[in-house]
Amino acid sequence: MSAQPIPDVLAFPDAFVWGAATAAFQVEGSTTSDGRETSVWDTFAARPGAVAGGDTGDPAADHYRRYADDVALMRSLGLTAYRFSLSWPRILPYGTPEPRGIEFYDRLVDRLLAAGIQPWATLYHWDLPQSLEDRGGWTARDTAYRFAEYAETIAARLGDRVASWSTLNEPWCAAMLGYGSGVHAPGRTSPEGAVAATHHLLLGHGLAMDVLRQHASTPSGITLNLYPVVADTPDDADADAVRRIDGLQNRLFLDPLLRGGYPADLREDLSRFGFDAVVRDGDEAVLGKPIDWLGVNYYRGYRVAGSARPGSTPAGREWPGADQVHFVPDLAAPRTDSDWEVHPSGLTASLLQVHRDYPPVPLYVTENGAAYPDTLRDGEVSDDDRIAFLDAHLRAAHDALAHGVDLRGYFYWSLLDNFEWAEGYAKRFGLVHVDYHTQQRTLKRSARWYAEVIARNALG
Ligand code: IFM
Repeated sequence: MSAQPIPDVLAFPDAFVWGAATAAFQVEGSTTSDGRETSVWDTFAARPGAVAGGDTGDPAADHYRRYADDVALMRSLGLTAYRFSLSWPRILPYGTPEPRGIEFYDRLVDRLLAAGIQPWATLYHWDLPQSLEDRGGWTARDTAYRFAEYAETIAARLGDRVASWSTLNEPWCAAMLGYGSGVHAPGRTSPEGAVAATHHLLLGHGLAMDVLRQHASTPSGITLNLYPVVADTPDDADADAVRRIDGLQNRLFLDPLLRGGYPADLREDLSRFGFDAVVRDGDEAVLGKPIDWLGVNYYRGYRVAGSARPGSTPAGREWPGADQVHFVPDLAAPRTDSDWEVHPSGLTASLLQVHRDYPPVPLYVTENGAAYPDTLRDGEVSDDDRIAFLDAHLRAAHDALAHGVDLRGYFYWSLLDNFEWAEGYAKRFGLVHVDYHTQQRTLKRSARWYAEVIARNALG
C-alpha cells in the first residue's frame, strides 16, 4: 500500500476555538488597587531570592488598567476566545465581596463580548488570598469550601455571560510546587502538605462544579498540565519510574476527575504522606462530578529512569515518593529560553493518552507556548523560533484530530509577555511584546503569523 501524501494545507474543524491565555497575577498589576487583598504570590515575591530579579506582581502588563486596549489587540488578531483568570483576592478579599474588583471582570467580559470574543474564565490560577494561607492554605480542607463560596460570588455575577468556566488551572503546580518543592508560592516544602493540597484543590474543584451548574448554563471544566512520560530503557526500574511520574503528574488528577477515584497504586505510594487520612468517604464522588470539557496544558514531555544516567537530574521534592526517579535529558532536542526541550509530538501523545485511557470528554489545548529571548528592534520582534514552535505544535494538534481525538480548540500561552512566576519578567512567552517601563505593546511576528492561521482556520 502506498503511503498517504501529507496534505499541504491542514484545515481545522469548523467552529474550532482559537484563543490566547493569560492569568490574573501574571498580567494585571495594580496589586494594591480597589480593595484587593494580598495574595500568596505577593507575599512570596517579597521574600528575598524567591523570584528572579526580585520581580513582583507590579507592574506586570498593567492589564487591570489597559484591558480595553488589550481586547482591541485580540480583536485585531481575530482571536475567537480569551482565556483569563479571575483574582480571588480582588473579588472576595478577606471573605467579603469587593464590588470594585467584581466590576473589573464585569467590564472585561462585556468588552470581550462586544468584540465578538468568547470570555473563558478560570476561577483559580494560583493567587490564593493570604488570609486563607494563614489558616493553612490548601493543606486545610476548609479552603475547598471557601473556594466554593468564592466561585458562587463570581458565578452569580458573570454566569450569564462567561462562555466557558474552568475551576482550576494546573492543580499539580499549585500543590507540588507550592507545598512540595516550595519554588512557587506559598513556598512550603512538605510532602504531606503537597499531598493534602492536591486533594483539597480537587475537592474545591468538585464543590465549585456544583456551584457553576447552579449559576451558569455554559460549559464548565478544569485545566491540567499533562506530560507524556517515557522510559529511558525497557528495564523494570525505568518502567516503575514511568508509573510513578505519570502517576503523580497525570493519573493522580485524571483518574479522580474522569474515572471516579484515585489510582490504587498512588494511594499506596502516597499513604505514607497521609493521603488516606485526607481523602474522606464520599470525597471521590465530589471530585468526579461530570465535566463538560478538559483543558490540556502542554509544554514538554519527560524521559525517566529508575537510577542515575549520564546528565540526569534526580526527582525533587515536587515528586513525593519518587525519590529514586531520575529525569534524563534529550540532548538532541532544541530548547526554549526556559530550558525546556521542544517535543511537539508530545502534545499528540498527551491528547491521545486522555482519548485512549478515559471516557470521552471534549478536549481543548488550553495552554501551549514558549519563552524565547525576544528583542525589540526598530519596532519589530522577529520571533521566528516561536513561529516554528507554534507551527510544529499546531501540526501535532492536527495529528491528534486525525487520530480521532475530540479536540475543540487551541489557546496560545500567552497573549502578552508577563510575570513568569519564579522567573519574574525575564522569560517572555507573549505573542505581544510588552515594554515593562512604558507598557507599550508590539505585536511580534508570531502574532501576525497566528492571526493568519486563525483567518484561514488552517495551517500551511
Ligand atoms: O506561565 C505559566 C502559566 O501560568 C501556567 N502554565 C505554564 C505557563 C508557562 O510556564
